[in-house]
Amino acid sequence: MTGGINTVRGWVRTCRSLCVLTGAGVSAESGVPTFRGPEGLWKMRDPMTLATPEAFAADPREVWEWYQWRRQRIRGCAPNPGHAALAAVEAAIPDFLLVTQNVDGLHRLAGSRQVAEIHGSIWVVRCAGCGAEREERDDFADLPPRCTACGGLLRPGVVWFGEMLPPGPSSAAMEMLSRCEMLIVAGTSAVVAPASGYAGVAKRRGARVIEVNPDETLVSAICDATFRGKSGDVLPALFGHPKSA
Ligand code: BV8
Ligand code: ZN
Repeated sequence: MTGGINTVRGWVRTCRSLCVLTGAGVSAESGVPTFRGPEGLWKMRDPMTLATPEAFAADPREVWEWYQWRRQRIRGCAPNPGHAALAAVEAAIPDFLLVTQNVDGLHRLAGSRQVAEIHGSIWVVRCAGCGAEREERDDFADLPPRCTACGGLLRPGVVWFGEMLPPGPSSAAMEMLSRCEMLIVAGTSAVVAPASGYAGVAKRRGARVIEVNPDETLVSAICDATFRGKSGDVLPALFGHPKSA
């Protein structure tokens, strides 16, 4: 680990191609429950058992109750200084991509535009019958909701365990990982594949890898610099936007 904050600020200042990978930890300071944190549990059910096609096939109403609960929680959350710093740095770096595992939409709300939502969005619904997809921010009166076109079951526009990632965001991420000079990994435990392998892809290609996470993770060992702090504090400091007084 060679890079202190000033060293990494220098790397950022001269960087022409930056990729950032984020996870639930980046939204923690906004009040969004992390996946593995104690506050992420719903009815004491492990999220991993609900975010699957099998759970939806078995009980679509229960799965929708969980997603409606999460939408209601997230609707009350606002982007934090970590989201804001990432939205701001996007304009300063010619070649930039924010790859997020988060389905909460807070990066876009903060103003980020170069975003690859590799696990989808909780604000999108897709018909399991005809495939029609649209953004829907309001709560559904009746669960599970039905498609107005074909009457099929609507499902959340997220990627469930055992499902492939959406080709567009996934290939954009892989292309960026294969050319970026630097990868910042913020707020992820790096447990869920294929995103858990992204830092290794960038590192093998010679990119500098920086981690922002209060805790050690499965990718800490390959990082050129690690910042054991909250992304709401560290990211503004890294990108030269000191946290507003
Ligand atoms: C796939 C959307 C091909 C849904 C999500 C066995 C071995 C290896 C892999 C597998 C296996 N069995 C199955 C697999 C594949 C599986 C997988 O990886 N499973 C894991 C659990 C072992 N992956 C898949 O199924 C993927 N698809 O592989 O397709 C395929 C197809 C068929 C069969 C085989 C393969 C699809 C994965 C996507 C699933 N969908 N979300 C929804 O949200 O409802 S994943 C979901 O969980 C999130 O999107 C995210 O990716 C993950 C949670 O991880 P994190 O975001 O990192 O959050 P976490 O809570 O874990 O950690 C938070 C971190 O933040 C912590 O480190 C903490 O310290 C830190 N933190 C806290 N506060 C702060 C902070 N950091 C900074 N600041 C703070 N303030
Ligand atoms: Zn339909």
